[in-house]
Order: sequence, then structure tokens, then C-alpha cells
Amino acid sequence: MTGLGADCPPDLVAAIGDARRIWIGTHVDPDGDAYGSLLGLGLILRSLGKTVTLACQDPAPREVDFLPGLADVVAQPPTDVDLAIAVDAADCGRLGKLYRAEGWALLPTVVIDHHGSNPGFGRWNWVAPQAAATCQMLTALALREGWPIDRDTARCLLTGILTDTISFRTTNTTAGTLEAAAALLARGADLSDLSALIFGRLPLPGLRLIGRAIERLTVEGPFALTWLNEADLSDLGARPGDGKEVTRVISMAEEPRVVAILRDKGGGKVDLSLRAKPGVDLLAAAAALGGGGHPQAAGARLLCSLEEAKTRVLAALTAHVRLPVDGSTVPAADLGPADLGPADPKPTDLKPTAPTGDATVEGSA
Ligand SMILES: [Mn+2]
Repeated sequence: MTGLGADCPPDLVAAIGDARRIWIGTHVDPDGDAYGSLLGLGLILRSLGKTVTLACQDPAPREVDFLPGLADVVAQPPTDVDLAIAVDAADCGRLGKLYRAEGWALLPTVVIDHHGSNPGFGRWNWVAPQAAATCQMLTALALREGWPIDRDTARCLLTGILTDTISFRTTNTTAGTLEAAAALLARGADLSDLSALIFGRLPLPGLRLIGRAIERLTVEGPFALTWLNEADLSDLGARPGDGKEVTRVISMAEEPRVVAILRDKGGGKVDLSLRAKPGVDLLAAAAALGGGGHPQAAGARLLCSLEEAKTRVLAALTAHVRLPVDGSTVPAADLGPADLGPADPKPTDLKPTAPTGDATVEGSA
């Protein structure tokens, strides 16, 4: 194995070893890594003889609704424990209702996370931004410590790695990520079954929402734009979360350098998701619209009508997006559609952080 796991503070491991009653919590609006970490570490610590409560403010997302032990997860953890552990949560606010001053602040606390922005909000902290997933960290730690990883544990941990790396496709997928995954396969995790469950299922309303978004796609030079509204959701019988895949599928369009997906929430609120090809930086355009995110995945909430939002988004993209042309960049406003730079087929780490929260992967890089 590469070195990950070796950098886990010994005091942190000792704190876990000494505790008998533990609660483990993860972040609000959870993803596969959140629940994979929660359930996987829970199984490990129970097999070590500890009394463990698993907590999350929100239920598991649909794509990981098959994980073992979901029914055990509670929304409010007990206070009479020896230790609280937060996994995959970038700050205490991400714990949502699990973070209560009289709870978290008064308990001995451990933080295990891979978000570089994590301030280390526990008494003992292991933050490893080089890890592609918190589940990768937990796998490395369990292997180093000789903690048991049975088949269910391996499935939980591999699920977190698969979801955070979008099946080993993100730029932060390393040899260490694959080594952790290999160790989990060797312990009974089923890669093809898990992949089919996580990435190969979409309820029909979600599929039909993608169809509507594709039909409405309009192209303006290097930019493509589409939209959905609340009526689409109700027409198609879609449930919250069914539209998650829309952004990912639309962003596969090869010719546009930037795609914009507008979701008209009604009442003059429009959520915007922006996705860009490698080499294109969306941040200035997102900032001009009052939003933010990452260079290639950004978003904003616009307080206006859908029609006005379309106009504002195209204006902001035209004014603020610089497109790569022959190694240099020029403002999009100076380019006609014939002047698009070469397509870069490299997969990119699309880590959406849009305030819209519609993305397929977790919210902070
Ligand atoms: Mn994660």
C-alpha cells in the first residue's frame, strides 16, 4: 500500500481504541462517501466490540439505498458516549443537527475527512486532502491497524470510493485509491454489482427529465443552455433527487465549452448549474451572477424570471468566460462559434459545488 493511513495521528487511533460507546456522524445532504464511511466504520467498530450509534440528519441518497444497515441510522445521536466521530464532514456546520454545542463541543471528538478546507474541528483530526474519498482513508487505516473488514464493510467502503471518484474517473484517483479498492475487492466487495447499483439505475421520471432537458437544449456559440421547471417534475411524477443526473448527462455534450442548466423553482427563484470543459474557468461568470463553485463546476441562485435568467446567464458567460484558443485564452465575446478551441477529451474532476445542490457528487471539493 502507498502511505495513506500512516499519516493518521496515533492519538486519534488510541482515542478510538480506548472508547467503548461511540457515535459516528456524517454530513447533511449526504452522498455515497458519507454513508459508505458511516456504515463501513460502524461495522468495523462493532466488530471490535464497541457500542456504536450511527447518525445522519438526512436519509441516504437513492443511488446507495441498497447499503447494509441503513435502517440503523438515527437522526439524533445520544449524548452519553465516550467519543463522537465525524466522517466526510468538511466542517461542523456540515453535521447539521448532529452538531449541538452541548453535544459535539463537550465530547471527545474525532474528525476523519478528505476535504482540504476542513479546519480540523475535532479534538483529534485526520484530514487527508490527497485521498479521493473518506472511504479510501478508512480502508487504509483499517488495513494498517489490522481492523476486520468483512464483506459488508468492504461493500460500504468501496461504494464511497466509487461514488466520490465517479467510478475512478476523477483527477484525484491515484494508485492509492486503486490499492484501497483492490483490498476491498479481495475482501468480497463486488465491483460490477456495486457499479450497476450505483450508476446503472435511474427511475423513469428521472430519465424523462433528462429527455426534456435535451429537447430544450439551445446553443449560442460556445454555450449551451437548457431548463426545467416545477411543472416538469409534477408532470413526470418525479421525486426530489430524480433530476440529479440531468446536469451530468447534459454536460457530456461535446461541442459546447460551457453548459448551463436552469431550474425554475417558481416564485422568481431560478437555480443555475454551470459545467465547463477543461481549460475553461467559470468562476468569474458565476461570481457575476452572485454564485460560486469550482472552475469547471459552478452555480448560482438567480432571483428573477426564467426568461430574464436565460438572458443574464448568457450575458455573464459572454462577458466573463475566457476560452482557450491555440494555447492562449480570449474572452468568449471575441469568439464566433467557428473559433472554438480544440476539444479536450481528458476526464475531469467535476466536483459540483453549486449552491443548487443538484450535482451528482459531493458539494465541497
Ligand atoms: Mn467524500
